[in-house]
Amino acid sequence: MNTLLHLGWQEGHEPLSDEKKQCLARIITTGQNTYQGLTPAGPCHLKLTGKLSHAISEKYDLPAVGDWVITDPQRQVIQQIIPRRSSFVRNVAGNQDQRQVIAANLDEIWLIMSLNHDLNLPRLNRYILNAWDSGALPVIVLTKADLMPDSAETVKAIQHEHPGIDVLTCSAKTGLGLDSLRQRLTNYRTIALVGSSGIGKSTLINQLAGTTLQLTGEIRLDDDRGRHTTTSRNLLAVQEAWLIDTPGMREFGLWSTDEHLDQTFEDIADLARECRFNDCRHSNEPGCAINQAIAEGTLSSLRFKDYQKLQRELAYLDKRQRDKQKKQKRP
Ligand SMILES: Nc1nc2c(ncn2[C@@H]2O[C@H](COP(=O)(O)OP(=O)(O)OP(=O)(O)O)[C@@H](O)[C@H]2O)c(=O)[nH]1
Ligand SMILES: [Mg+2]
Ligand SMILES: [Zn+2]
Repeated sequence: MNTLLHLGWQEGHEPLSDEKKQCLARIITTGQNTYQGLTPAGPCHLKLTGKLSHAISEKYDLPAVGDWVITDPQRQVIQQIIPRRSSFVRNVAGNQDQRQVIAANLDEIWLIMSLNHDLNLPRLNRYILNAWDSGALPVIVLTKADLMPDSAETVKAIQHEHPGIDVLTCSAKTGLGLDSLRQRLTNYRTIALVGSSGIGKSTLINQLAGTTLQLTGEIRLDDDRGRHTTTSRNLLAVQEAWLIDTPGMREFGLWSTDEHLDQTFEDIADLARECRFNDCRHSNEPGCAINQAIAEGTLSSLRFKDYQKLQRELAYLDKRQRDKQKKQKRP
């Protein structure tokens, strides 16, 4: 039998009376104004109360997959969303800034890239930035190792750039690396799988589950791009954990801060501290440790350019957010 703990509830996350706990449900998938929840007693179909609907001003505040909600005793409506202990968010509307919660209450986020054609380090850095902001632990998972037998150097380079993140390589075809992934499926933890379309997220989930939970798409041979087979986010029970399958993302707008930029580019942050001037801009200043590292070949100039680009993007996002807050404060 399921208990709240089996559904991934963590004691201490939010103090609730026993009465309210009886009314908790976890969102397993979302539709147009409808939600599927799971409770220790079984699944339920839910809608928002009118009151809650009215109180919601942005999409970010709507229930997302992985959310915990308080329902009425008949389990038909959602009365309240429990504050999230973590959430993986992207910005969907460019300059308009609209936060979309990809998944909530996560322990880990598997940032998935396929080793054959999808490997794109600037994109990976964007995912890592948002992942550090989420409150969950990012893990880099490189799929389709069977198609790239000579990928050891690439994997090593990624590990070197992200010393604080586990980098795992796997193949759903040969089974390589699946045991290391399985070891993480314990204690009813919640893990979201994110990345582009066609990189094997759903295939990986099926392999880990040992059964077909999700449909998978065959790749068009000409361009090896995905087909957007998965179209909704789903919370799935796999071993002793909850995996969230997500549709492949084309656009991935930043939602993070400067602090996480340094966490994502630890090597660059460390070097910057060694520059002679505290306010070094790393252009032509004497004693610039970053320029020296680029000249010596220990830091890739492309990686530094990527860092600067993300820094500008974050500064711009921060400015827009501050302007928005100012506008809201005005009477
Ligand atoms: N060779 C090889 N092919 C794989 C592997 N994993 C997945 N594939 C193939 O890649 C294709 C896409 O896999 P999916 O699991 O549907 O990809 P997805 O990431 O879920 O894609 P979306 O749902 O569109 O986001 C399928 O044809 C799979 O058979 C792998 O490890 N090796
Ligand atoms: Mg899929
Ligand atoms: Zn410098």
